[in-house]
Amino acid sequence: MSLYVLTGGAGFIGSHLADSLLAGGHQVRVVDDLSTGHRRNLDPRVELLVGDIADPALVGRALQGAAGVFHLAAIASVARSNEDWSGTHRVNQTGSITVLDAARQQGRIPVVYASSAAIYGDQGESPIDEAASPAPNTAYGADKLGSELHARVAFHVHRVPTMGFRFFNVFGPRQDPASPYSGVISIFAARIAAGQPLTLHGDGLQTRDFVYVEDVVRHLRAGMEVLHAAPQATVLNVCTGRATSVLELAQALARIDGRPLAMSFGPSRAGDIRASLGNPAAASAVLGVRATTGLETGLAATVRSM
Ligand code: NAD
Ligand code: UD2
Repeated sequence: MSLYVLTGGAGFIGSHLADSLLAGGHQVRVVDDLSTGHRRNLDPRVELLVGDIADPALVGRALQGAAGVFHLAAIASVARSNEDWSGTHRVNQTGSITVLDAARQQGRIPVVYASSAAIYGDQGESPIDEAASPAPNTAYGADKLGSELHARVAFHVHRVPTMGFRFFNVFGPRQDPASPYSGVISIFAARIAAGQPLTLHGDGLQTRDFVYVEDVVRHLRAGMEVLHAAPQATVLNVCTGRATSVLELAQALARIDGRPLAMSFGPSRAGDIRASLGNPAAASAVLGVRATTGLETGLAATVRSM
């Protein structure tokens, strides 16, 4: 049994990871300011430290005795990163450096961290692999790319092992549908559950690579194992390699619901990416893990949880 620290562990992805680590017999300590995460997402066996990820004293204390850190805390809203540029930078990039620095000071604890497909920007329809040139077009994406660069420094200068995961569009139970910038699947599933019509921004033919949260958790855990076996600084996509349009998504949810689809088309969202599709080959080679949950299976589980 090992102690793992999860920053952002009270959030959507982090709370699923906490459940998986507990089920594996590990001890879990979460650092979270509960800004978008919730206590109710956490199993009572989890130790929760409520506070800010950019606070070096808190993070230093939290990492004591840890076998590894999963750094997931961030302000995950792109819209907020564009409105509150320096405020989100403090959390999304300084927060990452704070975690990496504490990992260095506590004896080079391995760090697995969340990056994002946002570092790629808009690159067209072919599957993107890790060798593509980063071109973020939001402050959020720029801070995720900056965090990757500092994670590289952590290893090459300070010998702290790091693995960054460029998540594509993650979905599943506990994803909060509350804001207009929440994940489209959480918004659509909540609206269908409430009997409300869906709004598709633009023609609905924009595509995304939707990856189920349990598959993401398997990548994160495999990443930690790889770092324990072979210290390195690596960055990998977390995706399925399958593109789904927003219209196809709405139709699949309606099939699960069993009622006719009620939807309308609104204006395109400013700066919306037309196509986003990842190549999962490198993650599969390095980790021996692939995203295997089919879209309909994952959607059905998400709808059941509403
Ligand atoms: P989430 O908002 O549910 O989780 C983020 C957690 O971080 C929350 O519990 C929040 O309370 C916490 N947090 C925010 N600011 C903090 C601070 N200053 N100090 C301490 N805790 C703080 O979002 P999520 O979808 O679970 O995202 C997890 C990670 O994955 C984030 O780094 C996000 O950027 C990244 N990511 C998510 C997706 C996706 O599709 N959900 C895609 C790409 C990247
Ligand atoms: C995702 C990430 C974001 C960032 C970005 C990188 C989520 C929640 N957001 O944004 O953090 O990493 O990728 O490029 O994963 N849509 C509708 N109707 C709705 C809501 C959304 O049509 O009611 C459309 C939206 O315009 C977009 C698509 O659905 O074309 C997906 O939207 P999203 O907000 O779930 O995710 P995305 O890819 O814009």
